[in-house]
Amino acid sequence: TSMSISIPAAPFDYRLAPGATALVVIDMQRDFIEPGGFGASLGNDVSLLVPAIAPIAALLAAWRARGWPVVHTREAHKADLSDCPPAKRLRGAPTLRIGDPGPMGRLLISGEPGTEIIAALAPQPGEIVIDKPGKGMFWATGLHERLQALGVSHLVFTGVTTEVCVQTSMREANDRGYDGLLVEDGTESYFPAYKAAVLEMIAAQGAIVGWHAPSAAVLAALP
Ligand code: C5J
Repeated sequence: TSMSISIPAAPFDYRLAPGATALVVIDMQRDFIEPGGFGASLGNDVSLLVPAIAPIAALLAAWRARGWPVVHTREAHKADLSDCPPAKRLRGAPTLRIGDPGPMGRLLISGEPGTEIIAALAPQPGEIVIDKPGKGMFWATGLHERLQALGVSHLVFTGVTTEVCVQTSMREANDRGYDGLLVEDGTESYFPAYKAAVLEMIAAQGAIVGWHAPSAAVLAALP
C-alpha cells in the first residue's frame, strides 16, 4: 500500500492512491475525431476534439511508465445491432445512422475501421479495452467487476465528448463509489460551452460528481 498524493484541483485538492488509480480514455476513436465518421454524420465540426490528443498522450506515457492501470473505451455495437436500442439508432436526422456503411466502414460497429482508437493513442498490450453500447462505460460492459478485481478506487478521466460519454461515465463511476477527476485539457466537446458547463457542474456542491484539474497539475503531482 502506498501513500496517497495530492493534486491541486477544483473544488479542492484531489487525493489519489498510486497504483489504485486508473487512467480512463473515453472513445478516442476515429468515428468521433476524423472526418467521415459518426460525429461528422451528426453535423459536428470534428476538428474541435483534436486538442485533447496531446494531453492524453502525455498522461498515457506517465501511467505506462508507472505500470498503473489504463482503460480505453470505444462506443461500438455488435454487427447485428442486437445491443443498439432502436431509440438510439432512430433518434434525430443524421446523414448516416449507426450500422450504416460510411467512408470508414459501418458506423459505430465493433471491428470497423472507424471504431478503432486513433493511432496516436493506440492501446498497448495489458491495457483494458472495452466496447460499450451505451454512453456510459459501466452499462453492459462488466467494467466495474474488472476494476474491483484490480483494486482500483480512483479514476482519472479523459476523452470525448465531455458532456456525453465522458460525463455519463463519470456519473456512473461516482454512483459506484469511485473518486473521479476530469482532466480539463484532456477532454473536448463539439460544444465548448457544454464542456465549460460540465467542468462547473461536476465540481459544484463540494465535488458532487468529482474534481477537475489540468493535465499539467496531474503530471506534476505524480510520484
Ligand atoms: C457521443 C461520445 N457524443 N463518445 N459519444 O455521442 O461522447
